[in-house]
Amino acid sequence: MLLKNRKSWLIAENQVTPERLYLSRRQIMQGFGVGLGAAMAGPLFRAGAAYALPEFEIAKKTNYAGEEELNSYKEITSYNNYYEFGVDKEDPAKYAHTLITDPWPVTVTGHAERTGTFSLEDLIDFNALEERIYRLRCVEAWSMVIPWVGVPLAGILKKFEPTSKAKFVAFETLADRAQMPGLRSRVLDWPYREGLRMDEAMHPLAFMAVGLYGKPLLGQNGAPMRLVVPWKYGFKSIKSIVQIRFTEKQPRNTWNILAPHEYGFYANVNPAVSHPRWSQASERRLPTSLFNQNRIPTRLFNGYGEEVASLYAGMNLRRNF
Ligand SMILES: Nc1nc2c(c(=O)[nH]1)N[C@H]1C(S)=C(S)[C@@H](COP(=O)(O)O)O[C@H]1N2
Ligand SMILES: [Mo]
Repeated sequence: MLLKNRKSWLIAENQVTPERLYLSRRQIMQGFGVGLGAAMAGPLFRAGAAYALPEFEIAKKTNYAGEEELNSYKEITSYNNYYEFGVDKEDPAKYAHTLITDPWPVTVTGHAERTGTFSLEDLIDFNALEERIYRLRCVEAWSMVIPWVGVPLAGILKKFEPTSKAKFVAFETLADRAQMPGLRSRVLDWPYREGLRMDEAMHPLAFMAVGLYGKPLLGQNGAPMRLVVPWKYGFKSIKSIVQIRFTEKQPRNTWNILAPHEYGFYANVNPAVSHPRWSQASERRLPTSLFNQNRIPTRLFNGYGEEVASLYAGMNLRRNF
C-alpha cells in the first residue's frame, strides 16, 4: 500500500460486460439460479476456473451504494491487494489459483463458550446467503463498488457464544508457503492479521463474504471466506480467514505492526484525517484512465456514517485513526 509504480488502469472498450447482463437480469429475475453462469463465462476468465463455479441461491439483496455503478467482475477480480500472492495489483489474479479452499478448517479460540476447529459449513449458513452491494475504499485512495455474497458477521460470532471477557475479535489469514508465493517476501509480518472491537464486529453492516456477483469468491478476493467492513479502509477486510480469536485486549493488526503512525487499529474511512504521505479527502473510483482519474470526494465512514457513527461517539477520530 505504498503507492509506488501505480500503473494506469485501462478498460478495453470492447470488453464483454457481465455486470450489464447481471444488472438487466437482476431486474427481471427473482433469484440468480438461471443462465447467468453461461452469460458470465467467456474471455474474461483466465484458466476458465470461474466458468465451473456454481451460482449461489440468494435469500435477500440489499444495495448499500445508492445509484453508484457497480464495478465489473473483471475489475473486481483482476485489481487486488492480497500480498500473500504478491504486491502488484495484478499478482493475486495471476497466482491465487494455487489456493486450496476445500476443506477449509477454521480455528476458533479465546473467550467463548465454544472453541475448537470448525468447517466452513459450520460457520456459514449457505441457505441464508445475502447479497450486499457495498463501497470498498482502499487506504491507497481508490475505491470500487462490489456486490458481495455472504452473511452478517454477527451471526457467525454468536454461534461461539463469546463471553463478557471478549472485548475484541481477531482474525488471521492462512499462511502457507506452498500455496502462497508472496510469503517468501518479508514485506509483511505473516500471517496477515486484523481485528475489530466486539461492538464493531457485531454491527449489522459487518459482513463475512463467501462470494461476489452471485458466485463463490476466487482466490484473489479472499476465498473461501473474507471479511467486509465497509466503513473502514480495505485493509481491515482480511481475506481467507483460518483463525478467529476472542480477546480481552486490542489485538495488533498487520498494517499497524508495519507502520503504526500510518495505519491505525480503527482505520475508519475519514476524509479529514490524511495519511502521513497523502490526502484522504478524495478517492479514484475505478476504473480510471490516464485521461480520467474519476476523482470523487471521500465521505466520513465511507458514506455509512448514519449507520455506524454511534459506535465512535465521544472518541477522538484523529487520535484513534
Ligand atoms: N490476507 C490479506 N487480506 C487482505 C489484504 C492482504 O494483502 N492480505 N489486503 C487488504 C487490502 S489493502 C484491501 S484494499 C482489500 C482488497 O480486497 P479486494 O482485492 O477483494 O478488492 O483486501 C484486504 N485484505
Ligand atoms: Mo487497501
